[in-house]
Amino acid sequence: MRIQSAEVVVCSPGRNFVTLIVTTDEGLVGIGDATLNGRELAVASYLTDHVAPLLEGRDAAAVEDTWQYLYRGAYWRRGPVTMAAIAAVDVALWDIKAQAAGMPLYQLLGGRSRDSIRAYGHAHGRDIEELSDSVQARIEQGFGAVRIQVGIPGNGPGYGISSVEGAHDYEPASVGLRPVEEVWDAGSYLRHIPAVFEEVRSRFGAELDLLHDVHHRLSPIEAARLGRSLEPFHPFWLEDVTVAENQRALRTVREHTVVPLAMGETYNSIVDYLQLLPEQLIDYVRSAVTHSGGVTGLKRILEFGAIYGAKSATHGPTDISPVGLAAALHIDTAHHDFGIQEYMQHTGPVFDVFDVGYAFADGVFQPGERPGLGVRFDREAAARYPYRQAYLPVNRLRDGTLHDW
Ligand code: EZ4
Ligand code: CO
Repeated sequence: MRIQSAEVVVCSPGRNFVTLIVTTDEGLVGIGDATLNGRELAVASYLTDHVAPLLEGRDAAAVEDTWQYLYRGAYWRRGPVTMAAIAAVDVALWDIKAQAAGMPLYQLLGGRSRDSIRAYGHAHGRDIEELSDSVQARIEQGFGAVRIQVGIPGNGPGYGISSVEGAHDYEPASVGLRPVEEVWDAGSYLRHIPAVFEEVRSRFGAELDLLHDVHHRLSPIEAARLGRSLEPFHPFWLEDVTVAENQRALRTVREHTVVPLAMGETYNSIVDYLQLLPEQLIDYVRSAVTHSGGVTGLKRILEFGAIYGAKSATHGPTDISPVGLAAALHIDTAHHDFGIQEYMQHTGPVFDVFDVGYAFADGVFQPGERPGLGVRFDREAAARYPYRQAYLPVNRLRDGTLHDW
């Protein structure tokens, strides 16, 4: 079976997605997700201009060889644009292989290791009251694990809280030619967050798993202090407590706190983990199928992590399409060292374009039994939602210095 064509569609049913459609000479169609929030068109060009012509005529079954061909063959390795492009090709080829076998993808990855996939939802609010309402809403949806983000007094809208007045639902990218600008002050954050955890714990009890994402904003010693101050409320994890490039920072954090740590959503290669995993500096690997070279790339990372006691916790925001989420769910089903799956929940118009075979109920996912990934892409529907320029926010300290977001 040969690849006949590889086409890219960029659409925006509420937010932007980059989808690769690979068609074979036997009429099978596989799809992959190449969405890179705020840089979507760069990946689309990489695929259309430089990858699609190479794929035409190749053996559709040669998944590993195609991965190596695109990774080694480009000479320029790694990086978010390259690895998102490779991911889309890899996932589309796995989709085709599993459809050809007549099996859901997880069967080709080793079959079921568990009955269901536990997920955590997102709760957020401008203050503790609004946050509590949001937590309650997630519990009513069945979630037993919730990420809590809250406005910090004096900081204005910040991470996890919409910058768009009146918009309660948090979407981490805003439509427009430039990013919105937010303000960050670590002192007020560190003073406020322990009280938030204490209040949410006391309102919702000991059994609800609470997660929190720091989004790369603290220095190593600030992160250590945060971890220590939250220990009495036993968080499930703290995510991205420091900038992800400086992996030694987590040594400092580890020396001072037993709070579990998660990192990796901005990484794109197993090479990014060469220090974090062998030194056992994290407990959860947050990489996404879409951003780390597809099923082939992520499986390699997760098996490496498993040696060092790190569990999988695949990134699952709304800026990864249902195709990327479906691929994650097949891995979650088959991978032995599964931790938890993030589920930020796509809404309405997304499902006009993506018909999904997976299902969420009572806090857990099922990957679905359709052959392949189980997601169908409707090109006509996609054409009704053209690309709109949209960017993640930027973050500044009170004096105007650009800070990490
Ligand atoms: O900010 O996906 O854990 N989830 C997150 C996300 C990220 C966005 C970046 O595109 O941190 O909300
Ligand atoms: Co995150």
